[in-house]
Amino acid sequence: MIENIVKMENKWKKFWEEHPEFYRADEGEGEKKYVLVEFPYPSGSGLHVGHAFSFTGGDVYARYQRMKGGKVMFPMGWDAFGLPTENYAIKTKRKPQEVTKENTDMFRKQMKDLAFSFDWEREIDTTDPKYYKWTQWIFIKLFEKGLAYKEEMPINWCPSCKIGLANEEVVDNKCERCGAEVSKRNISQWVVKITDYADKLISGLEKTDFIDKVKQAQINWIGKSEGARVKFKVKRIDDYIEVFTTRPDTLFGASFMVVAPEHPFVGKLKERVGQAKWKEVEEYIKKARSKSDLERTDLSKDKTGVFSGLTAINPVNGSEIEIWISDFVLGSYGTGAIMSVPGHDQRDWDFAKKYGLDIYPVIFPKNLKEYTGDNEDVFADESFFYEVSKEKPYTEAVGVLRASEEWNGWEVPRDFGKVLDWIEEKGIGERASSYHIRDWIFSRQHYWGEPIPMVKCEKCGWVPVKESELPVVLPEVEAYEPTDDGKSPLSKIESFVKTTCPQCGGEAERETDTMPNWAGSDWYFLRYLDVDNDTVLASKESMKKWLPVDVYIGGDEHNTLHLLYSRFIYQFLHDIGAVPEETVEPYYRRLSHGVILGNDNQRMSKSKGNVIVPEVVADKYGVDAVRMYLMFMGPFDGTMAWNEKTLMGVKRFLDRWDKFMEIKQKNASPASNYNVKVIINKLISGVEKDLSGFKFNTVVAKMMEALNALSEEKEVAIDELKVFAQIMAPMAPYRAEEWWSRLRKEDDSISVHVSKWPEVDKKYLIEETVKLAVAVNGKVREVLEVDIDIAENESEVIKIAKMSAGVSKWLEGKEILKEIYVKGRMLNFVVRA
Ligand code: ANZ
Ligand code: ZN
Repeated sequence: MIENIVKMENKWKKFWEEHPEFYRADEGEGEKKYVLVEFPYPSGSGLHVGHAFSFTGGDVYARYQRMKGGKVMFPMGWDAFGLPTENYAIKTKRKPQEVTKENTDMFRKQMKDLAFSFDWEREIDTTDPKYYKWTQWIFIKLFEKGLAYKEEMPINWCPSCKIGLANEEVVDNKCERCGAEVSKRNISQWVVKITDYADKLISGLEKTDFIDKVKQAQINWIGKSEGARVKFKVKRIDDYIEVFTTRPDTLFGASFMVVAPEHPFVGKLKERVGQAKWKEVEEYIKKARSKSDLERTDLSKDKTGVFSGLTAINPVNGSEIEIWISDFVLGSYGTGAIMSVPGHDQRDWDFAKKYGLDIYPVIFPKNLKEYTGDNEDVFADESFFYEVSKEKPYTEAVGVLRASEEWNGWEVPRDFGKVLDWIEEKGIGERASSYHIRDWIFSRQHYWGEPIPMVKCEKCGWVPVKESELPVVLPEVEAYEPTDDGKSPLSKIESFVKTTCPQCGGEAERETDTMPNWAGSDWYFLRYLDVDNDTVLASKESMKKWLPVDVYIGGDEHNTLHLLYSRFIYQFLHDIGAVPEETVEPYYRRLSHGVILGNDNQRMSKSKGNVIVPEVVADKYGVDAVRMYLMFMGPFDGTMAWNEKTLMGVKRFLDRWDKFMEIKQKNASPASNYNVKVIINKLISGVEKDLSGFKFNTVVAKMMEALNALSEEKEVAIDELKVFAQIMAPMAPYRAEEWWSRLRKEDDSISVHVSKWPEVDKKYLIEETVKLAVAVNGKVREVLEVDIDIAENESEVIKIAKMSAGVSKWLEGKEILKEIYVKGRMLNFVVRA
């Protein structure tokens, strides 16, 4: 038995520490496996159980692949820029650099305690200037390719703290620090054109093996809509309004237009309409300004609007329609203007009803009767449908076109392409797509982030810092609060701000905004491959060797933004030739790990007092038990509640295993017996299958099963005990190492973790079983599980059945008259009653 677990763990921790080659990524010949777990933000409260869960999954897989002979890359680092550290620094008047160092030291120690087999020689830290030099380099490349630009954008502004707030700091539209109502404030910000990659980000998914849920999340986030742009002439004025529509088939049904309050058309109204009208419009836009996009597009909210005073001409039939202004149309989507078809769109319908505008249905359901729900045969009388349209819009894009002149009788979706062709031929519009994804606001008015490496020169405009001058190091400041004009505290440091223009050498000023949190995590998986490189972000050779990431494990919450931003940056780097030509997508597989709730089934939180600290439970039960419990809790992607009783059960299993190993070692048999071979080979093969499919919970179940079965066997050979230790190694690395050291022979590996994974001997593999019902005089007394081959053999089946406990007592002393065997299903003994 292992007497003192803590002592044993410490012994092996030290041993592994002395042998970094065990987990070094570039050793060995085998097939490469790049196993990536999302690197954590090193917060002051230490590693939480969610981290431990995700990392254990990755670690078990990495250890298994390593033992299988794979060349495994399993690195770790710190995504260390971020607000909590900055806020903590503000509160405690300490340097974020110092705080970060403390936190990463704590995280590293906790990870080592939990026996994660990271290759620590590849550790990275996004706040290290040597690292963020390349984050800045990427930004400069984006700028050079026209993918980064400055634009006035609203930020969250707390009028009481007088600072700009990140979205995370705004809760229910209130400032998280002081509770004041947050408003918007326009400031000039860097924006990155991710929209240029929208199509590629969708099509690239085909090159990945993400599960559908993740692919769908990415696709939905990008939100591509296909349709047309159509131009409407403004009546009596030399101007057009272009709309984006996904339903050009409804063009004849457009009965008014709506433009967003931000639309340039609205700005020009002042000179085009009377003063009274303009006043009315102006008042409306003022009110609209305070609403968020979400509120504006909320279907359930009452729609408001104002007539602009002008009309437009519908290009398909020349009819004159009113132009309205309403905030339910967003300035930032499509063209910021729509044609309204109240007969077929709910929002348009609501709006038309409210303001008494016309409703013209033009798409008729094929089965009119079914749709209108009328019992009479009204199909012949289409005028009935006009009545129905006054009650509700018909929003399905399926049906026959009516009241549409040349298009009458066309059907959608069948003739949708014909509609688009018609529009293009007549020159009134063209095929077009629109994306819900917006360009990426890349500026933060905070201190603790990568300085954006740009310089503003009066003469030359925005100029990037020379590559040879990178990194632009974040200077130390006195105070970390953003300033009261919304700028980052860097703006107060004259020595930082004042510089010379990289282009003309004249006086110039540095950008004082820093990058968003996402910037450092966009490309970190590349840096691991070549951590010390000072001339490129990572060498081509190293990337060719390791990319793509074979498995990327992370949280559901990162299936959209982080995954999208990093795929975007990778695709961009691919376009500029900075990453290998042959790898077009960075991640091959993506797994999202599940969520662990407190023992009360609630999200863990300090206030609820249900937080589990991995260190604390590991001290109590040992690291192996905690790791194994985490893997045993449920499916890797499931939502599970913490249950200490189950943890205790896992701990008891490990203790039983210890005891078993001890007893069997003492009485080890020189040769292996058949049954033991069968059990062991079943274990190896089952565990292999589960581990390659990330089914960790069933792996644990299989170990428990094998222990039970083997405990019944009198004799087990040393070789088989060694195999059992190897099978346990990925999940219970400490105990497995201990037992390996006690069992290993001279020429065995010095560590179980670099030993070769045992091979399955197929001869002992009973592949498939069938369930046989055994009855006596028609009454089922036992269900036997037998090998499929044995089930073929009647006499063998009868022999086994007679010996089974459930049946034998019913046969005792009875004369068997007949044995009826239905192959593979049922055996019936007919006995004299
Ligand atoms: C006419 C029409 C008729 C429309 C119909 C829909 C149904 P998605 O699918 O989200 O891309 N739209 C376009 N730009 C808009 C904006 N800036 N703000 C609010 N709504 C806008 O939606 C595309 C549809 O949303 C477009 O197609 C347009 O209304 C509206 F029976 O045009 B549709
Ligand atoms: Zn200049």
